[in-house]
Amino acid sequence: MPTTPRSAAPRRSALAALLAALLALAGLTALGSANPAVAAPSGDRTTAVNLFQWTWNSIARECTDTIGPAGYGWVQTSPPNEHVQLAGQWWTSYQPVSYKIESKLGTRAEYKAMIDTCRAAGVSVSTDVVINHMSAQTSGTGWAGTVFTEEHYPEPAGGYGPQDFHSCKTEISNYNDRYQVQNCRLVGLQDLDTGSEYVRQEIADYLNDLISLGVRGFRVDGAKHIAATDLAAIRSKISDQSVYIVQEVIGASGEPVQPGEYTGIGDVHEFNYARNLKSVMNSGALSSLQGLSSASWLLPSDRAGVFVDNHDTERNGETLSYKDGSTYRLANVFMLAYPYGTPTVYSGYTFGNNDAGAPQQGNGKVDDAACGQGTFTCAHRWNETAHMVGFRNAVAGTSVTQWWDNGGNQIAFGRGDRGYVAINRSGSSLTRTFSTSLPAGRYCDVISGAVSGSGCSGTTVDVSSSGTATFTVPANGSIALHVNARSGSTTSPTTDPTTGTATTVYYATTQGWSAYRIHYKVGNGSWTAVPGEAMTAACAGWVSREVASGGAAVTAAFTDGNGRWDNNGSKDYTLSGSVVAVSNGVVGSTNPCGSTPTASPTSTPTATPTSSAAQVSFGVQATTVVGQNIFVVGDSAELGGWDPAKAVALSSSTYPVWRAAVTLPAGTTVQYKYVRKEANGSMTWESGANRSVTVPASGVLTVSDTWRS
Ligand SMILES: [Ca+2]
Repeated sequence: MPTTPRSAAPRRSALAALLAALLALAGLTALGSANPAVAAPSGDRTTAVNLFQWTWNSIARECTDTIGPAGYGWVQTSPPNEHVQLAGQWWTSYQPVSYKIESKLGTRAEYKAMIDTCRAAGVSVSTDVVINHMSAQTSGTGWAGTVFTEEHYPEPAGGYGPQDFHSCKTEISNYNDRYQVQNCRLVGLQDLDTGSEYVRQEIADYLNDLISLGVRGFRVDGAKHIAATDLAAIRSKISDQSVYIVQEVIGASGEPVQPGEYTGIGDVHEFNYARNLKSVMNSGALSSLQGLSSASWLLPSDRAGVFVDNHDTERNGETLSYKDGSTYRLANVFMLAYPYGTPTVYSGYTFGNNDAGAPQQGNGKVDDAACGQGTFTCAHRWNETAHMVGFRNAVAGTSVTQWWDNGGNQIAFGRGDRGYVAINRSGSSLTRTFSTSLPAGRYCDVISGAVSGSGCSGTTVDVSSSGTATFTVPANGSIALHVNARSGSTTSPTTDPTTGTATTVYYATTQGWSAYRIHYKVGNGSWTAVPGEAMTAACAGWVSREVASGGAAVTAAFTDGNGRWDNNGSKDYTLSGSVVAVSNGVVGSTNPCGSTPTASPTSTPTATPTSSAAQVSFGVQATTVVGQNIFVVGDSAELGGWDPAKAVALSSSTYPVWRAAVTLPAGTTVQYKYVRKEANGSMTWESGANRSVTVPASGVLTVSDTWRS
């Protein structure tokens, strides 16, 4: 948003207060409790980077070179659609002229190519979408040549006339008036009538166009200025309901429009978090951050999008910014180390004038970003961000443990047995013996360096068998340790020697595609290049491909190589074991092309010829968080013989019911239980006695269980 006005201390008349309260009530009841499913960022890489005003070609390069390898899961781009042309200000991006994907940051083809490149690097693309309004200009020619006048934006994309705008044409002057905030003009921007079915569909068409290019998430600009009921209606028209959504709702106490109204639609940016970080880092005590994840004045963690700063707040002083030096870096370390919200690292360009655009050509086309030249900050490349993304990925699913502080600005805490961080926001260094829950070993501090060959390029820290570690935290510095950055770990194999070295993936040809490909990554490795590797005919109705998994889990999606994808409802498939068979969203572990039992030395010739088999479809209702997966394990070989490492992965395509069909010997009775695996590989058995099921003589028996916690 261009210079989004924020309300000062509420100062309103009794009448205005009454009106606001009435309107608040009217608005709040509309959403009710019918919250649609909210998609969290999928997979174990949940951190986003906002590459503000980076060109599409620059982002593509960055995905391959740094963002993907660092472990970022998402990149948020600036708005990609046609905008006004003025004097090169950054905020022209926030003044739409049409929904053509052509802008000063690149073309539609470049946007699409960037998405493909980023995806191949394991990075999903989220788009900053401006849908509350069109431009503030009364006439002009847009970036892509669209000629417009006030409230007249011609077809084909974003075809709007006066009837498509709210009747209020005046400026928002009172943030305590819900009607004004959502219907009148924000800094002159012509406010779309988002209550109109036509407008909602136009906006949805734009979002769906982006999805067709491969976009997986939206950051909704100015969401506060769109009634939550309108935004929910637009969301319901999105072609892929699994996309990730985070909304800009700038909360201010006492105002009628509050962030909580929008949490049923998607995540909401938690401005109070960023404001608090600034306050604490500048003039408070870092010790006050203990317990932040359950603070009553913050949104629930699983609904909060958090950031240290964004493009508005780095300019208006509401938060810290790159201009705050080490304080800003420490704030990023804390955000990425601490388990609250879904973080977005911000990376823009240096500026003196708040309106100044990114470095650009005379015609306004923005230059490709370059690092190390004093123009773009490239803050996402710092160890405090890039290496801390690796930290966050390594500790996913763990809670804060071993919190320590000195009552002031020196704090340290662990993330279970996965990581440990110490932050020293003071002018003198801190040396002490810390108590960690880390496994004993030699760790590389990822703030001063990284794992390098058989050692560390920065500080080395030894953790004793009792978990203690003595080290020095620099003044206004930090130390961060995690299990994926142990000294010499670059040479240690991470494969599990007890499992096979390859996974044969079968895929049912029920899609009717002319060709089948598997796009995958092994463990935390890199994705194959889009569209992935060809699968070949295996037997009637099936294609297959052997993946060199080294025993690690394979994350995969399937495609015809021509734009059609089966990515398990955007969650991708998690495949493990020596054989997996994917059919209509269900992952099994039986070779569908005849198991050709390798001349087993069965000394039981009394068995019926070709002992018949039937299937049991195991299903369990289990609530999980991002990174967790549910498996079934039992006493038969097909169910892993009680070895959790050989458990059968269940698909979450019908979440909260996890399900997979397993072929078992007909008529036998098997015992089984469900286990939950965390992103870090640790697992939890459900409680209670073993479950039991008798396999039918033929066909499929469907069982529906509920996780016993
Ligand atoms: Ca509006």
